[in-house]
Amino acid sequence: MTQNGLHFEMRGAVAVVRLSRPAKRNALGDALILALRHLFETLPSEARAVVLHGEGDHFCAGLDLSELKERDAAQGLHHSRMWHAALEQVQYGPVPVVAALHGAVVGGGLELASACHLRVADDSTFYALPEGSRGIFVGGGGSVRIPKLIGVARMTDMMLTGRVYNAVDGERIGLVQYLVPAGKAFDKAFELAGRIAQNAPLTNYALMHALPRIAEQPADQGFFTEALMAAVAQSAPEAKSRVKAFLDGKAAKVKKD
Ligand code: 1HE
Repeated sequence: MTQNGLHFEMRGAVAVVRLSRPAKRNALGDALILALRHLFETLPSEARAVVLHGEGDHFCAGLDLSELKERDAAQGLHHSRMWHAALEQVQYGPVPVVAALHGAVVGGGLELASACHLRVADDSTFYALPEGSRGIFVGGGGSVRIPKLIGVARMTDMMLTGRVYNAVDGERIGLVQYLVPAGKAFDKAFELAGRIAQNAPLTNYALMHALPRIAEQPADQGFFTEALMAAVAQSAPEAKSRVKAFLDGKAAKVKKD
């Protein structure tokens, strides 16, 4: 199904979401941002993981600049908050999201990618924050999420100087967790999503919702929150049956890659 520049399909337990405006390099207009929010709010209950990718030669060219009309301060505030609501739904939705990146991952496209839980890039990928040169600022949560990946200093450089990172350097500085040959990002992301889909749902939930919050807490509060989350997770019947399967010699051991 394709609507408002967004294509959606289920492949087994993995929901595949594709930005589908290749003629406009998957630029994110308001309709697409709202559609993204709606999609993540209404994912089918059988979805256990999501792969997010882009159609054509690029993942995403960021904000649709043709919609950047005269806005007063209040309208600008609400527009940014609309992006926040949509990308919050990606980050804190029901299941983990793996982004498959290629070509341009710029501006709001990088903000969207940084709201996902895993990022896989191929060799064609490049990253930039051209907001600086367009006379604007990030507005889709980038100033909160991107420094967590690469640090304030690197993000400042990207915006002050227009620095573009290539695929290899993007992985080196922590923008993505995986780098694969050109054309292979979707396959790798889908493979990872398939693995994630086999985890106990409560484990995935804890990783999405508890881990980032614990990481923001002072250590003594973090330890306490961790203990609560650990207690909840280990009490689930699925945790008990998985541990029993290992002790009975019926579950896979950890192996060297
Ligand atoms: C667009 C957009 C867009 C392309 N909004 N229409 N983002 C940017 O500043 C990045 C702007 N885009 C680019 O630098 C390049 O387009 C790309 C490097 C991504 C791709 O280059 P290329 O040569 O493959 O494509 P193109 O020829 O530049 O663009 C093809 C068409 O897409 C063309 O339209 P056409 O009608 O002339 O065919 C472009 O105008 C159109 N297009 N990118 C609108 N972004 C929440 S705040 C977030 C703030 C931001 O994201 S600011 C950063 C915006």
